[in-house]
Amino acid sequence: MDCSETQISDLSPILPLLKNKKIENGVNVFDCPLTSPPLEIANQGNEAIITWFESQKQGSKPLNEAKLLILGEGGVGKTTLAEKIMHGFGRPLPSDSTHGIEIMTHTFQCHNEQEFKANIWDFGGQEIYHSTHQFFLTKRSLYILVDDARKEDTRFDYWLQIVELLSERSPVIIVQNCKAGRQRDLDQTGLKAQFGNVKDVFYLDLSQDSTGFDELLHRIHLELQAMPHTREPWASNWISVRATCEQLRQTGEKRISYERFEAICAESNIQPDGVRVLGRYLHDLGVVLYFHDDPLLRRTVFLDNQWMVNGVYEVLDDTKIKEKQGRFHRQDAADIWEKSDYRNLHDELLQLMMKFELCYPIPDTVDQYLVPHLLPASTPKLEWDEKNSLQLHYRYKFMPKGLLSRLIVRLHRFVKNTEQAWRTGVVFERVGARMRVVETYGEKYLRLHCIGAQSRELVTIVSDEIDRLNGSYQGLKVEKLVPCNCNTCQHLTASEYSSFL
Ligand SMILES: Nc1nc2c(ncn2[C@@H]2O[C@H](COP(=O)(O)OP(=O)(O)OP(=O)(O)O)[C@@H](O)[C@H]2O)c(=O)[nH]1
Ligand SMILES: [Mg+2]
Repeated sequence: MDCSETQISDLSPILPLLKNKKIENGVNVFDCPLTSPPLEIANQGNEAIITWFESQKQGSKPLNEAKLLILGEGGVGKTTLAEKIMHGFGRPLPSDSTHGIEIMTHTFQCHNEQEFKANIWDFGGQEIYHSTHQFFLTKRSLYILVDDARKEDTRFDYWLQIVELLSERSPVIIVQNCKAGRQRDLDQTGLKAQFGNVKDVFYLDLSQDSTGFDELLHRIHLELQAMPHTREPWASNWISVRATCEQLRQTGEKRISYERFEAICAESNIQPDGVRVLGRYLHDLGVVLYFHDDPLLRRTVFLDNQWMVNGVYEVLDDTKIKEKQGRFHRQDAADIWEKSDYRNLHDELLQLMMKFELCYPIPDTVDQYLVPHLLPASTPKLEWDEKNSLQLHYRYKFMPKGLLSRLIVRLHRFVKNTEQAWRTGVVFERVGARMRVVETYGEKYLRLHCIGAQSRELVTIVSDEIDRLNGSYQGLKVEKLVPCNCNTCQHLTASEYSSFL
């Protein structure tokens, strides 16, 4: 049933049809202001919708909880802001750059005297984290983009664009941190016209301006409460499972087995079909990590997101693995995790890295892995017959970071030689065809050049995968260009040709 792009917020009228299996292929609720059930439940399918309505019979109330994500370049003042939200203005300025992600909970009184919980995610701003952070840019969260008002650069635009693509119109507040009183004016009207989700721009010196900070905090509280999903009804037994998971996390339990999660749910009278629906819902809300579709990871519910995600970053940040240009043995990763409290979790962490498309097992090796993101920057020498290659170019209006790395992970079965993979390019090989894919981030292009008798097949395989990858960013604007094969164009080199486009 297609309900997409309608004003439907409640699916209860079609519940009898769902129960009688009169609607077979699920309900498309894309772009609906759905609250009964929440969007994440409806997207799980008909059974989950029925389960959710059943659970509501026990009584329900709003959860009053939301995620607050703080993003921006390294050193702009994200942790400064997070700490002030948590502990008030008098807090001394932080001195350490954030490694990975820091998650903390800020509690305040809502307008109706109830308690509201904001889970703050403070993202490390260094370049290495940019592509990974994308996995945590969840929908239905409040975003704060912090910028250093002293710096004239265009990188800030990157954050706006990526949030626009991944957050599905979540509200955004921009904070221009005027360190030492300096200020660069943003074109607010232009910004709001271009990015409809920008709610407000604040200019303040986070180290000194306590009045400005109070105004900002007030606005943050208002925007958090204004998000419709925070008022979605939660069944009271789902709330108690949520609370038990939180208590366990606070007492230092980082993860529990799926069986234990089932037992916790059973104590609250949640039927077995409800357990999986709730597990997936808690994952989609960013409360726990639970990968229902992964045979290894689905055995565990990870209660401490920060701990788990930072386990992944331990490997990405490791000097030895960086020196080895992203190539590592399972034992190298095990040594890192053994040192830092991730004992007995090596398989899961490695699986998580693969799930995030950060690394892949190198075929025909024993336990060797590669993180494409850490590959050498320099292009290897390649013999290539430019003029007789079959070409396909992708031109992006905005290019998310890490596209090529993710493509390499997805198509690693065609990387016959890791010497022919570098930070901005790769050679894929398949019977009778070789393809060079080059990402030019500055020009926003992915260029495919394929040679050999079976080129068409390889181009089809790779372009299908690129299309799927592009499709994971809703609303990404990209053109596919098939270079002209007229006499003039055929005799141009790739760079000559590109200058014509
Ligand atoms: N003078 C001054 N210094 C500030 C201000 N805000 C932050 N700083 C300093 O700038 C440095 C970086 O601030 P952080 O809050 O750690 O920046 P961040 O964005 O969290 O940085 P990463 O975690 O590396 O991405 C720290 O040494 C802070 O003390 C400010 O408003 N004025
Ligand atoms: Mg920080």
